[in-house]
Amino acid sequence: MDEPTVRTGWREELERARREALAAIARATSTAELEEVRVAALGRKGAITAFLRSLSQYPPEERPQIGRVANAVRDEVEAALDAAAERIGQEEEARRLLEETVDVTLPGTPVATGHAHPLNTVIREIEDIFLSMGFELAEGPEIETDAYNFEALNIPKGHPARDMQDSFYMNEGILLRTHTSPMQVRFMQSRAPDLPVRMITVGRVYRRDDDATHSPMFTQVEGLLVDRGVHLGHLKWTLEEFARRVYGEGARIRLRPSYFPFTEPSMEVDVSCTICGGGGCRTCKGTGWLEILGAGMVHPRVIRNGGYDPDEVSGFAFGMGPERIAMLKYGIDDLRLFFQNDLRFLEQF
Ligand code: 2NL
Repeated sequence: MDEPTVRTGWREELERARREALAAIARATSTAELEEVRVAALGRKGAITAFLRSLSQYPPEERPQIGRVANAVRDEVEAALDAAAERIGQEEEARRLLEETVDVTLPGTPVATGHAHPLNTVIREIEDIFLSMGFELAEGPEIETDAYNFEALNIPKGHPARDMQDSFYMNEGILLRTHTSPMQVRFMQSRAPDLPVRMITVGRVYRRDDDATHSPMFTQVEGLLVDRGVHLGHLKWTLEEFARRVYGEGARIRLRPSYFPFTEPSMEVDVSCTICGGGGCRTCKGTGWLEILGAGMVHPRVIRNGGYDPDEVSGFAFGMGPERIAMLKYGIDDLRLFFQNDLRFLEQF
């Protein structure tokens, strides 16, 4: 063993390890680099650790002094590492905050949101107008009995609407309602003898038809008012007001004689063309008028079926197809588009 050389060089050896460690700590710019320095000096195989382990190589009487100096070096390097860790940690955080700065003035990422179906937009608009006039909204079953769908509405046996060709029958005497009118009869029966009856009903109805202007399922909005002394003038004002609210103050209506089994007299209602204002254009086929409603005074038999005495009270009723109103409003030329749920169509509204 060559102990004397080791023994005499310990101060220089420790001083070199100390200087190297402190210089490396001063150079370190990241937590990772600092950790490498710590391992090289104080790790299991580090220079200072190795020196402390080798103390047994020195004579017993010198060990306390060498040990004190070596411990002081280790404490100094540890303190320097702690101070550097603090400094580097702050620098890294400052860098991170700078890099992660959020520019709140940048445009946000667009979020795709849904919106109302054009048919529902129109239905809500129609509902709101009549609700504001004091009508109540009522809904009822889509599967109806022959008695409510036809009999109560004065639609006689042998009428074409009652044919298997025109209506969807579930069973003998049970069918998908072909109009919402049965709901209005049910409503009258639930209210009789209270007056007035003012209600609108909205719902799906079903008929055996399928082309660009007919769908086997479509929507109907119907209104009914029953009270003492109700006459055609009340109906006319109500529909004029409706047309003004939907199409603007300039809208006019005209009534043309027609026929429905459940009203007498019956009429079709036109509104002045919403595109040309009445002068004549492609939408109104040159007539200046658009047909939007059917209406009439409730047939005395239907008043009676609703639980009221037609000698005491009278009423008016009207019906319309919101799909048709929406087609005119948005310039849609095929009724089936409302029910195909094609996003290329729906996203245009
Ligand atoms: C149309 C025509 C109409 C009615 C519906 C009705 C209901 C009862 C009594 C009498 Cl309970 N009438 N509803 C009256 C006339 C016309 O609808 O073109 N619908 C799309």
